[in-house]
Amino acid sequence: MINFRVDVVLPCLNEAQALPWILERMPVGYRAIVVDNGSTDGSAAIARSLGAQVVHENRRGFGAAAHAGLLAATAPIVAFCDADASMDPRDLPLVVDPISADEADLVLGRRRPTTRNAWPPHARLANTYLSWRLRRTTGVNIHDLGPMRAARRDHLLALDLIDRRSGYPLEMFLGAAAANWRIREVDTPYAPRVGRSKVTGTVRGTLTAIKDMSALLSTNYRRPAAAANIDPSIRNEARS
Ligand SMILES: Nc1nc2c(ncn2[C@@H]2O[C@H](COP(=O)(O)OP(=O)(O)OP(=O)(O)O)[C@@H](O)[C@H]2O)c(=O)[nH]1
Ligand SMILES: [Mg+2]
Repeated sequence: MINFRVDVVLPCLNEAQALPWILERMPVGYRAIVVDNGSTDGSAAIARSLGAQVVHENRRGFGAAAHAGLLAATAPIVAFCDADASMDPRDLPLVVDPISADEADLVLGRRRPTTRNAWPPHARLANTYLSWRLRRTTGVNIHDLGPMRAARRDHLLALDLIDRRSGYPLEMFLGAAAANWRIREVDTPYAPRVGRSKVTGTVRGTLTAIKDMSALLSTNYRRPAAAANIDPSIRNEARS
């Protein structure tokens, strides 16, 4: 049995067109976990035939899919990546390596568009505003709440995330910031997605994302369970 160093969670809702390109680009030692969220285009069968681990999550929502992937993961490090070919799995080491080197506890990929149409203006604007708000409220110097990211599996589980929709990536960031994790941002290329846009590419999707995220930001964010506070001595013991 191969011991994978990194499990890559790929939330997937009808991404049959993008999956072959993505799955052939997994770096060595990285295992793809495709979380099929009720696709009707054969995504699950394609992913399975290309050697990915497939997990089914019936409950709709980006967070439901992402979290099911986290629960299915077994590798010490878990990375997240969209399954729409907007991000290249060959770039995953950019977010994973600082975790492996114990230089950071959460690494976020800051999306750097490769072409002018990679990122719709309304989504970019919403993201710039959100990042500004997050810098002000948490003091963490981030500029994008990007979907490509990595952390240790045990740390992510300790955050005890509850959002199952578009707020999941934000809740992860807020939990990590509240628990004083070392959060690092790295640049990652962002290309136009393959297939039909679902969230930020559509006005409806963007409005849902804004609603989910505003709800998280307006409630006094609860501090995560004590276990999510990383004590360096515990962390080092766990690694030896
Ligand atoms: N929107 C949405 N995406 C899901 C769901 N379940 C899984 N996904 C996947 O989550 C990832 C992110 O969704 P995207 O549709 O790419 O969202 P986005 O990047 O904000 O916007 P677009 O790429 O423009 O659609 C994709 O790989 C989707 O296939 C779900 O219930 N809703
Ligand atoms: Mg996308």
